[in-house]
Amino acid sequence: MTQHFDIIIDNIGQLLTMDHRDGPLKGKEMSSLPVLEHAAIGMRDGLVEWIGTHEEAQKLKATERIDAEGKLVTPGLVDPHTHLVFGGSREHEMALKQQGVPYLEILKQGGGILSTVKATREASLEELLQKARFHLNRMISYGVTTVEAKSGYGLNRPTEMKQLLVAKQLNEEHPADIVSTFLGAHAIPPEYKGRSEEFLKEMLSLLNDIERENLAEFVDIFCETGVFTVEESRQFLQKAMEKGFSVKIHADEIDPLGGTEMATEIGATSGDHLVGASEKGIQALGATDTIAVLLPGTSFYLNKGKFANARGMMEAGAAVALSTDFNPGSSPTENLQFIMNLASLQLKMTPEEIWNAVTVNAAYAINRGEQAGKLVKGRKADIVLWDVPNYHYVPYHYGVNHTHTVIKNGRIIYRKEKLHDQFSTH
Ligand code: IZC
Ligand code: ZN
Repeated sequence: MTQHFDIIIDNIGQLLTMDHRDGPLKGKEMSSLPVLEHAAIGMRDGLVEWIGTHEEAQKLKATERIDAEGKLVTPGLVDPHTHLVFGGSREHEMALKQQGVPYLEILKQGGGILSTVKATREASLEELLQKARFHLNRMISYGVTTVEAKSGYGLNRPTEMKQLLVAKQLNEEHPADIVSTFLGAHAIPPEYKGRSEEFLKEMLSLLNDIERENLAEFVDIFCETGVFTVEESRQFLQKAMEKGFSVKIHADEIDPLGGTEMATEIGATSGDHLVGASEKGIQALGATDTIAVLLPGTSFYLNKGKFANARGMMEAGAAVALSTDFNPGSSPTENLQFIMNLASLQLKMTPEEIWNAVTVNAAYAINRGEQAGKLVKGRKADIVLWDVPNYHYVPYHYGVNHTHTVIKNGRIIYRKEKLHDQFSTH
């Protein structure tokens, strides 16, 4: 039988299929990386249809054939922690940062998250949609095809709902897949100052509508000094779980409060940041299914010289994922490739661990482990052709974009920008 494909990529130097056992990869398992050499991949009707050798591919027919020129092909990357939808920006805080004013102090003075809350409340749905689309398109250009997006810049019913609606609408209209998280418990707004219990109750009262309108799958909370305590966070997330939501937590990002242990105790899908995680918290990650979502871009940008103990977590047997934490305050970047460089330099992760952390484990961190992060027959054809000779190269060569072609659901949605023909090397 001659098969006809929509697209075949042949002449692939290394094809990372990530065809591991089911489930997130824990501890030592993160060192294994399924790689096929001299490979080819065929897609049809949006799905991966065939994987084989370059030679076999020559006998197959396709509407479009892409010569990978011996380069690297991987699954589309998954970014499992972003604050994608927001109004305004915070470049005015740079001078404060340079003067050494800490992130939490800026927040305490009514800036930081609260400055973005003001801008987000003032923005229309259409404005937020346009802005989020701009950032999402940039993520795509860096090879990301599935993204988690949090609310949390409304801190009141109308604006939290507006943010979640933007994410939902964007998911429907844009080729990228968006997984939505309700982060109403991101900070205490001025109108609730000193009344965190009442505020959390108000945020919990949104969950029925959020569930009915299918506006979020996850609930998250910022457990931090001056924001929400471990006990407040535990109770809040437990109530969300009782309502059927999966939960995540911003834990031990700046101060070591013990949010990591709590995340594992309540069965959170992921604990995120974990820079100040205690030894007990690290051991608990290894002993449970809670995925450690590490955000070294934030440690880099907060500039305190402290990064999460990724090696300790993997030695304890934990599943580690990586993410940009894209947000206007502590990590203004859409570039997950730069996060891979930081993971290499600062978290001392190997290339194999890093690729697993931005594909398979990142997908499991947002309940998409069975849909994204792997190239196997029957899955969505979310594929990146990289302009690099091998998989070691991306975590090594930093600060630039290495994507050549990005395919989502079997369709080319991004191709490397070309210089004027006169200078082009292809
Ligand atoms: O806007 O600063 N850490 N939340 C918790 C953030 C960073 C986002 C922000
Ligand atoms: Zn965050």
